[in-house]
Amino acid sequence: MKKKFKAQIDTFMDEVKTRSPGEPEFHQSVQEVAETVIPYIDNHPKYKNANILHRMVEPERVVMFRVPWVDDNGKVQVNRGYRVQFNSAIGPYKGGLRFHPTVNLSVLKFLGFEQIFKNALTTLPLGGAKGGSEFDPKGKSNLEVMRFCQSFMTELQRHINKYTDVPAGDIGVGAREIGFLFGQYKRLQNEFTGVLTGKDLNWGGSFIRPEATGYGTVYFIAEILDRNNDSFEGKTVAVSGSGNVAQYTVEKVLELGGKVVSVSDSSGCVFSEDGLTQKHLEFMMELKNEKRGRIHELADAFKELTFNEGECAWGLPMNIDIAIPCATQNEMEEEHAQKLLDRGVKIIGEGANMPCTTEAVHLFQDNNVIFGPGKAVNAGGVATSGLEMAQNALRLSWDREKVDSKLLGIMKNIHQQCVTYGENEDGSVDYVRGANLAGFVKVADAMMDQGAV
Ligand code: NDP
Ligand code: 2IT
Repeated sequence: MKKKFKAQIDTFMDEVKTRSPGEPEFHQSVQEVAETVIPYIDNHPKYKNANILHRMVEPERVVMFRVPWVDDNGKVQVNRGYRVQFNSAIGPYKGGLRFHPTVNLSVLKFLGFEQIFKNALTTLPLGGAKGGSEFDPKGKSNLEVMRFCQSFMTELQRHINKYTDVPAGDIGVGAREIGFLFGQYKRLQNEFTGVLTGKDLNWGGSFIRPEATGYGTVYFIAEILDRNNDSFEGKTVAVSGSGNVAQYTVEKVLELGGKVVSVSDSSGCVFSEDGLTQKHLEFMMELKNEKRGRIHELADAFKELTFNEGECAWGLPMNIDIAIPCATQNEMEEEHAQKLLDRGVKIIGEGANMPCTTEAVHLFQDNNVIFGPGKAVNAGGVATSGLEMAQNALRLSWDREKVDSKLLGIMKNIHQQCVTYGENEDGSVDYVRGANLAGFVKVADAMMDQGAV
């Protein structure tokens, strides 16, 4: 951060923290944007006069509600539901729902804030939102998850529709949950519309949506490599997580000739010195998506794999070219970043949302490691949600190849926007600045056009 702007950024952040106390994840995501956008605004006073950044950090609307449901023992449980409708300047609110015990207002505000810029980068007309609950689907029966989803949607349906707000999945919300949520929306509203994305192919979903975040992440990193006259072929890649994003990241890296040496969940990390194969990946997908088991079962099933309990993917005993964190926020701390630097890492691509702490990001940037922020790298998921909405509106469905090639085109375009706004004098690219400025300009200009909104 340039010294000249430090005082201005600190003052801005003090205001944000005073207005929204006790929301550390939200503050972290705003800080990152403020560090790049405030110097830009200084050069473009029209945004300052319109007080755009102050308006952007204030959600347009936050809905919080009680979610009562009955467990398998007949006991009434209660959770809290949220929808943060952050910004609708360029399109209807759009963003996932997260069901995880760590969900709170701070986490959903950070995710909703990131989503504004990410969605702007997709080139599609999508506003920014996020929602969810601290409900934990882990260890719950299918019927308990269904009852929870039905209760959650019984309230949420008052606040969403295909023109206003279109939720999707995120951590803990996959195909099963989207099915239960959609069924309840349809029942209550008596209409079959594209109010959610991530739907099954049989009832309005899009080809490639399940794969899109992981594939898009790898397409983006492939663009970075291509700009450096390089490719995934022969690269050693560390991946964290074993959910939706991690699974299709691994699949695409393998397809492009890379070697994936790790996957993980919150219990530990599975390590493969020779690299995971298609056989391992298929087993992991079945384990995580159908059986809903723990990651050690992958290593239990294949003697060539090792399970390191309580360990993350960032301390592996080998050189790593590319690290792709695909689990959750702040999973990669400064000490992990240092370990990766010691192992020769050259590129970090955030498959998850804000998986690297501020300190880790600064360490990478100070050591010339190319750092791709989540709002650019993982935008393929929401972009393909936008393509699902387009197909729903047209009442038709595109084939797999068509959606995949549109996704690839969108990821190339996002990479180019980052270069346009983030290229340094020496030809290197600051992808954080690039992504923030490209997203900011699009949303800010729309807000200016629309008056004091
Ligand atoms: P899933 O629920 O499918 O998988 C989440 C994975 O992350 C699991 O391996 C889970 O392990 C791990 N994880 C979750 N929370 C924690 C935690 N607190 N500590 C350690 N590990 C954790 O989610 P997704 O794959 O969909 O999402 C992963 C990330 O990608 C999130 O940051 C999400 O916001 C982001 N993302 C998702 C998109 C999508 O389309 N799904 C689009 C863009 C970004 P365990 O099972 O043990 O909890
Ligand atoms: O973080 C994200 O971009 C998502 N969870 C996907 C959102 C969406 O609406 O597809």
